[in-house]
Amino acid sequence: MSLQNFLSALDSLKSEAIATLDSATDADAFEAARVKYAGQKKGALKDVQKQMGSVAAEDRKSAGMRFNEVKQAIEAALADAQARLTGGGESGADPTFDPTLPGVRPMIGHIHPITQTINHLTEIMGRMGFEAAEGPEVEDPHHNFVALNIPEDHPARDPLDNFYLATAATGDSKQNVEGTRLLRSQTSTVQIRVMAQRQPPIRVISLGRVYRPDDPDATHFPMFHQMEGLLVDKHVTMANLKTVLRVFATNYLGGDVEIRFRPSFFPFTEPSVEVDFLWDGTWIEFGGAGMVDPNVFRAVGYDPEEVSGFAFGLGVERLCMRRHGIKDIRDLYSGDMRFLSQF
Ligand code: FA5
Repeated sequence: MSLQNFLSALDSLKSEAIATLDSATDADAFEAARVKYAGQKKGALKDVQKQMGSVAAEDRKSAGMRFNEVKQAIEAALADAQARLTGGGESGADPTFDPTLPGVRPMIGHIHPITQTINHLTEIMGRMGFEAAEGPEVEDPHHNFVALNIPEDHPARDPLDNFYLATAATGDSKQNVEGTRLLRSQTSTVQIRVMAQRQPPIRVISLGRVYRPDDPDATHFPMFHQMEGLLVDKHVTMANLKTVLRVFATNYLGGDVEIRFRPSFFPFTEPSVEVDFLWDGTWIEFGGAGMVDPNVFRAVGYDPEEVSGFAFGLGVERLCMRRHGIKDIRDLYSGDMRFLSQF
């Protein structure tokens, strides 16, 4: 066969195959065209390839090159037709893509266990008539110490036990310079802010972050949360305080929780107690409490002869840990999804 005839046979095969594949409208037509032009045994391409042997030896190289071009063009037309007929659309689209399958569910987050705990505690205390109040995390010494009856030489004010802000962290003697600010070390600050603005009767809780330079261990973290409680009215007694804390503890931790009140000291309550719960045979402190000290009432302009009240401050992390059986507070702040996704 002359080179001329071989090339023209190739050209007509190419245009015929491409036209047929372009006009194939279903899988059967596609398959018939595939077998006709690219079938391994009797396909038209195979036939033409066989005829290459009868082309003169010196023309065989050009014949082979053109044959390869035509073969590639037909293979591309086959891929296009297949993609089009299986819904893949444009050339190069993934023929295994099935747009009728349901979409992949996106990973959605959920509320952090501490925020869940805060919501739960707020709900329990709300049922006892306590409304939620808020205060700033950056505080001044008046609200964090002075109005809470914590004198200037008290160890709780030591710079080593607090996060004074850089502008004021110039050492012990300058703790009280005008403009000193610190990250609050307790939510008791909110007691002062609420009483300074309102008159009794008062029944509030305040849940939020507090900061202390404590070394992290299984039950301590430098940033943690407290739930402050304050009730001020006439004739409030320690019995009212104990009842509220017991009702709270049984609601949150279960009817079988054992709690105890241990005599203690806080400058802003008198008398004062620490509140402990029993956990796996060990007493764990979950907060401090007591009757509001008369000096605190005087600092906010209340008459301690007229009103009385109680206050408490509970560690939110420890409550959450006891309820969910978490053994190490650091897990709550590790950001480890294997832990967090269990809540
Ligand atoms: C106070 O902070 C007082 N303001 C509580 C109070 C309020 C007493 C009102 C009287 C009246 P205390 O320093 O003991 O008290 O802290 C209270 C609770 O916070 C602790 O019992 C503990 O549960 C939690 N807590 C304290 N330090 C940490 C810490 N580093 N990490 C996690 N929880 C802590």
